[in-house]
Amino acid sequence: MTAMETDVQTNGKLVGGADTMAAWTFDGSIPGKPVRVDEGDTVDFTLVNPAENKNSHAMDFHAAQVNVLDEFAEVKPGQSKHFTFEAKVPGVFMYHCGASPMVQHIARGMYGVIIVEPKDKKNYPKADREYVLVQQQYFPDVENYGAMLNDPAAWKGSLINGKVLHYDPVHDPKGDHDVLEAKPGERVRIYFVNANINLPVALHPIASIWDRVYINGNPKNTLYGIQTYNVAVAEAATFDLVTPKDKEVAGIAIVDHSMNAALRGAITILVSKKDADPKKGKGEMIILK
Ligand SMILES: [Cu+2]
Repeated sequence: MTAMETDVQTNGKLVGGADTMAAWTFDGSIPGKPVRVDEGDTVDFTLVNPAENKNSHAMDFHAAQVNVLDEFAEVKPGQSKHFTFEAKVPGVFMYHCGASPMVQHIARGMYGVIIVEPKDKKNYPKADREYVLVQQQYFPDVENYGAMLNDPAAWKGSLINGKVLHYDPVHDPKGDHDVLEAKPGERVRIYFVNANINLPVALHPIASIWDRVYINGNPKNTLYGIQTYNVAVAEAATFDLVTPKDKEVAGIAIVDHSMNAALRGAITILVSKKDADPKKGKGEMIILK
């Protein structure tokens, strides 16, 4: 991956910010590209920090057990860092830049998800569709990282995969929204990462119930029939819901039921219909643009 210091579109204007954020990213997108491996695989990773960048960056994979002073060390502009690790523990994990001040590198967009597919499929039925959702607190003043920590008023919005109300045409009718889709009776799997700086996320599917929640994405930690599950900061979890078999549903709203976050943009609409786009929720389209 390449650390990029570049503007990214956020829809921040909806909540009193600019339309773009002076972001720092992995490979130019928020979140960075999902990394998908099987349990036991060796991840071979290189972080490139181009000479034109002004800041050091670093990579911290939560799925790795390594030396923070070596593999996760800061990489100066013009340098790169290569390391490998074995993905021993299955589940869904955050990755993020760990360069100092870390609060600012995460708040500016340097994070993503690594999915370590479990070997043991007991308690882990095959999903018909899969989506990645990463939530982040949006701070229009990206320079003032002290305020990110200490001033609640600095927090203006909640980004889902890098945008306010990214997949919600109900609350933001003017936006260009690509809603999540599934067919009636399908098992939809959500890989969810809480990339907030300070706040947990109370993830709830309005008009549905989580069929299963896999704590940390590991099927050894399966909960059944859950209305809301709290995801700590820097935690990730996998959520399954099954759409009703006998009817179409115009919108299951996957929300952070902490209303201050929902109304700042943490609402995602899943539509269940017979003619759902067959490509959505598969392959590259586990993250919708
Ligand atoms: Cu960074």
